[in-house]
Amino acid sequence: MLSRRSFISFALAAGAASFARAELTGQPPTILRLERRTIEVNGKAASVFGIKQPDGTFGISTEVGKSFHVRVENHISDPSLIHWHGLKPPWQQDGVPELSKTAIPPGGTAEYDFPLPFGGTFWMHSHYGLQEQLLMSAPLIIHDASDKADQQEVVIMLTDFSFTPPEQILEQLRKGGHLAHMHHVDTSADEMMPSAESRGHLNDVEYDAFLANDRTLADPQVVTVEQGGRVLLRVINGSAMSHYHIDLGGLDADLIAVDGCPVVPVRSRIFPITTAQRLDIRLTVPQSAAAYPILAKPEGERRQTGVILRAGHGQISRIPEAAEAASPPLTLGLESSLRAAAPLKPRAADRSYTLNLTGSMEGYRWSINDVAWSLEVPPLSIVNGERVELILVNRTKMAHPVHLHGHPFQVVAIGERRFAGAVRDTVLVPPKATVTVAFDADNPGWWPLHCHLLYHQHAGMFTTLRYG
Ligand SMILES: [Cu+2]
Repeated sequence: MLSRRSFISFALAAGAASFARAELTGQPPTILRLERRTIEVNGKAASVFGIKQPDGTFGISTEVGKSFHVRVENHISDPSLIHWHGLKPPWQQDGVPELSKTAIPPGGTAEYDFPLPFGGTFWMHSHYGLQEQLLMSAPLIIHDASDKADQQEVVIMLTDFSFTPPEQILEQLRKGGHLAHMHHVDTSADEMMPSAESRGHLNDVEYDAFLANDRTLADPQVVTVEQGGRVLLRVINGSAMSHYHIDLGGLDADLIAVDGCPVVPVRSRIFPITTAQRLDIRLTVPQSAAAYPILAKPEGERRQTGVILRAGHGQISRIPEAAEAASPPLTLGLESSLRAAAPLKPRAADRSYTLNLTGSMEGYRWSINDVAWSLEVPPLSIVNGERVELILVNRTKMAHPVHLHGHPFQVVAIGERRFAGAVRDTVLVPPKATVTVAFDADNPGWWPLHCHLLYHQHAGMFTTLRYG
C-alpha cells in the first residue's frame, strides 16, 4: 500500500479523486501545465515546451516546510513525466519513466504530495525522451530562513537551443555525423585553449543559440535593480549539453550555495556551472547608475548569453553575442575549494562502488563500467542506513556531470586528496579525473545515477541503485 504522502495518481481528467485528496492536505494542489509555446530565437519562431502555472508563472516558487502538492497536466501531444531535480521525494514521485512511474499520457494528469524539509535553488525537467532539449524545464525555488528580506532575487535559467529536432541531433551523433555537428574551437588567437587532442571533445552538438530566460543577447532580459541594493542571483543551468562560466564583469560576489546546498561563501567574479547545476550568488549593486551584464559563457565557445542588471538610469549598451576569446574548459578548481556549510557527519563508508564512466564518440556509445543502460541492468545494491561512497572515474575524453537522484551527496575526494567538499546533487568529472562522493542511504527506493549530458544519458551513461 502506498501511503497518502507517496500517493500518485494518473487519471485522464482531474476528477473527484483528486478533489478528495486536496481536502486531505487542506490546500488545493499547484497546477503545472506542460505546454507547447513559441519563442523567438535569432529572429525566427521556435516551437518549444514550457512548464507553467495557469497564471503564466514558470515553475514553482514555494517555502520550506510546506508540502510539494502539485498536479501536473499534460497538454502536449506526447507522453511526459517531470523530475524534481535535487529534491528528496518518495521514489515513486521522482518522475523517471519506467522506474518511478509510467509517463503521463497526452491529456492526463499526475499528482504529487510530499514534504519539503530543505530550501534552495532547484529545477524541474522532463525525464521523458529528449524533451529537455526543447525547454521542458522550469525553476523550482524553495525559500528558507537564509533568504534575506532586503535582497532582490533574480532567477537566471540557461538553456542551449537548436532548430534541429533533438531526435535528429541524436541520430547524427550516432551515425558519426557529429563531425559535421561537433564544434571546432578556433584556437589560433587563444593559447589558453587545450591541446588539439582534447579540444574536439568539449561540445558534441553545435547549437544555434544559448538562452538566458529564453532570450539571447540580441534582446536580453533587463532587470531593474536598486543602486546599492542586494541581489541574489539564482543561476540554473537547464541546458541539455552545455557547461558555462558565469562572468559578473566587474562585480565581486559571494557564492553561497551550490545545487541548493549552502557552502562556506567564496568570493569571485567568475563561477563555473555544469549542466544541471545551480549557483546562488549574492552581490551588492554598486551605488552608481549603470548597466551590469551577468554573462554566461559556454566552454569552448566564443558565443555568450546573459541578462542585464540595470541600476538607476544606467545606459544599456549592446553586449556582443560573441566574446573576444573562447571560454576555457571547466575545471575542478572551484570545486576543490568549496566547503559545505552543513557537511555530512564524518563517518567511514560502509560500502563503496567504483563507477567507471566509459564510452566514446565512435558510434556515440556511452556507458557506466562498460554497460550501457537498459531495464535489464541490475541495480547497485546498498542497504538502508549505510554511508555509501561512489568513486567516479572518467575513462573518456569528455567531461561528464554526474547526477544522483533523491540523495544530495558530498564531494569527499578529488583524485587522492580527501576533503569535506560541497554537498550537491551534480558533480563534474573531467577527463582522466576521479571524484568521490558520499551520501547516506536514507531514502529507500529505486534511484537513477547518470551523466546529465542529455545525449550521453540517452545513449546509456545511466544506471540505478536500489534498496528497501
Ligand atoms: Cu556524459
